[in-house]
This record gives sequence, C-alpha cells and structure tokens, in this order.
Amino acid sequence: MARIVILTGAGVSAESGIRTFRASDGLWEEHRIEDVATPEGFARDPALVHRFYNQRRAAAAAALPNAAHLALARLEAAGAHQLLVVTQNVDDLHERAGTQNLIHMHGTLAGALCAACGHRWPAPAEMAPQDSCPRCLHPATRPDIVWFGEMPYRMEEIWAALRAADLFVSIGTSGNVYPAAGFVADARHGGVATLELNLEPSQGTRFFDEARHGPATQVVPAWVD
Ligand code: BJW
Repeated sequence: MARIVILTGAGVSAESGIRTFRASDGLWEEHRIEDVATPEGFARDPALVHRFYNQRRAAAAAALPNAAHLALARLEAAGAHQLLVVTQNVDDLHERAGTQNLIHMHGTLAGALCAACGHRWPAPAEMAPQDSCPRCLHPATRPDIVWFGEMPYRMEEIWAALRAADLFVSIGTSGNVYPAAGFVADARHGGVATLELNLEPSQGTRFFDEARHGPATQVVPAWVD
C-alpha cells in the first residue's frame, strides 16, 4: 500500500469557478495582499478584510466539486493507497467531494477565530468587526485563515507524513508561497518520488521527478484512473 501525500492549491478549484490568486484576473489583482491577507491589514481595516472573506465564502458556497476533487476522493475510497490531502485552499470542495483524510493548512472559510483568546467556532455567512467571541465576548472575530507571517496549521503532522511517504503529488499550485512551496524539496530530500500536475510549469517544476501539464479536471482523473 503506497503512502501518498497530495498538496493542492487554487488551481484544483479553478474549474469550479473559484478564482486563483496569481492569474491576471486573480484575487490579488483587485486587492493588495498586505491589505487583506496579513494580520497588519486586518488591524488597519477589519471591515475590508471581512468583506473580502464574506465574498469568498459566498463564492465557495455556490461552487461545486469538480472532476479533480472527485477523482482524489475516489482514489482514497478505493483503499489501495494510504492518502493524505493537504490543501492550501480555504474552500470546502475536497470534503464535499468526499475526501476524508484532509488538512487545511491555510485554514478555512467555514471557521471563525477569536484574535483575543484563540477560540474557534463555525463562521456565519457574514462576519463583521463588531462580532464578539462567544467565549470571551471580546469583539475580536476574524476569519480562521492563515495570513502571511502566521504559522500554517498542523505542520508537524504534514512533515511527518512527507517523511514517511512513497509519493508526493502537487496539484494546481504556483509554488510561490512557503512552507508549501518547499514540500517538493523536503520530499526529495527524503527520497520520496515527486509528481506535479498543473496547468503550466510551476515555479518549482524543475524539482519534480515528473510533471504533467493541463487542466486539473483532465490531468487529475487521468492520473487517478
Ligand atoms: C490550474 C488551473 C487548472 C490555474 N488546473 N491548474 C521570502 C522567502 C521565503 C519565504 C518568505 C519570504 N518572505 C516571506 C515568506 C513567508 C511567506 C511566503 O511564502 N511569502 C512568499 C510570497 C515569498 N509565507 C508565510 O508567511 C506563511 N507562513 C510562514 O512562513 O510561517 C513561518 C514558518 C516558518 C517555518 C516553517 C513553517 C512556517 C503563511 C502563508 C499564508 C498564505 N496565505 C494565503 C492567503 C490566505 C488564504 C486565503 O485567503 O485563501 O494562502 S496566500 C495565497 O497563496 C493563499 C494560497 O493558499 C497560497 C498559494 O496559492 P496557490 O494555491 O498556489 O494559488 P496561485 O494562484 O498562486 O496558483 C494557482 C496555480 O494553479 C497556478 O500555477 C496555475 O497555473 C494553476 N492553475 N488553473 C490546474 N484549471
């Protein structure tokens, strides 16, 4: 039974109608990263940051898993391999497709986090700066999203899985954001085979043993089936 760690990024959800970050019509074209995806930006203008994530939450709720999400869920359900999907995405399309063993390393739109006491609870459809934490009552509600300069979630578990893996597959990510962009090097260092599935060669494509390029809804099912 091969142990496979799969990293996914915005490209896996692109064909579900969810915009990526770094395309010419991507999310960062309309917003400065420092304004909407840093703790400093949130401290400066929490209403803007909540508006950005409220819109993204609505877009994710309206989207459906595509053939790539479904193929990964099928691969896990078939039971021939031990699979861990590590997603940088904050949408819930992997879980809605049926993937069980999943880590949201950059957090999730479905979560609210109290910046004062660290309490977490399910996010309402619309969040606002004056919303208070149900535990400490502090008006310090933020989306449960990992912003630049913050530590991504469950890193020890991810690195342990990478060290123990037989194969690392990176799907739909530009390889610009660390620590995820370093997983291919971590895997190679441990002698793990590496495969990239992406629309085009990513920033780190030369580090992969093999790369297959095309839309995720085609290359992922073709790899799985
Ligand atoms: C398709 C497709 C189709 C399209 N089919 N494919 C200098 C050097 C090194 C590091 C740093 C540095 N300065 C700062 C850092 C650290 C920083 C960082 O990496 N910055 C870089 C910009 C340089 N990282 C951090 O701060 C992270 N924390 C951290 O490092 O903590 C310290 C630490 C120390 C030691 C160990 C561990 C940690 C936190 C990063 C948080 C990232 N957050 C964001 C936003 C929040 C979430 C959200 O709002 O959604 O997460 S940034 C944004 O980028 C988002 C994404 O998850 C992430 C990755 O983007 P992704 O998924 O790759 O999307 P795109 O758009 O870039 O690419 C899409 C790809 O799909 C493209 O290649 C397309 O071709 C492809 N594609 N259509 C297949 N149909």
